[in-house]
Amino acid sequence: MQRTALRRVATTAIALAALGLGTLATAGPASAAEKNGYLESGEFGLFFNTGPAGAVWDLYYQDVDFWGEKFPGPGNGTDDFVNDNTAGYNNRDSVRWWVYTDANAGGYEGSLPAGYIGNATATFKNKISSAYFYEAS
Ligand SMILES: [Ca+2]
Ligand SMILES: [Ca+2]
Repeated sequence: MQRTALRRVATTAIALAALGLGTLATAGPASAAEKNGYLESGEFGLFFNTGPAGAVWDLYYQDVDFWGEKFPGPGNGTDDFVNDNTAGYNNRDSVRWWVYTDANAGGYEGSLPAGYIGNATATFKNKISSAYFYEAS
């Protein structure tokens, strides 16, 4: 999607700005990598436990179907399935994210603004199956 390309350009610009300030020298990975178990700036995180706590499913792009995927870890829930198995959010992206209780933006729709940290409500707890950085339904 066009918006995806724009987001990538913006992220690169920020990374270059950080490089100029020398802040990447101790920052670990040079750029965010989704689904690596570490919630980095620019990613949306779905957590195994409320809090949020435990293992995180860290997304940078939309994922239209969580089925068959597992938490990479570390943390409580490592190697457990992600689908219908997340209980908390931390949106470290600069844009709102949308979550759905079925794959392909089906079922109930919820959204979390940039910077949101909190627990899933009963409608969504252990029921989310897809997530997007745009409203998909
Ligand atoms: Ca990551
Ligand atoms: Ca998937």
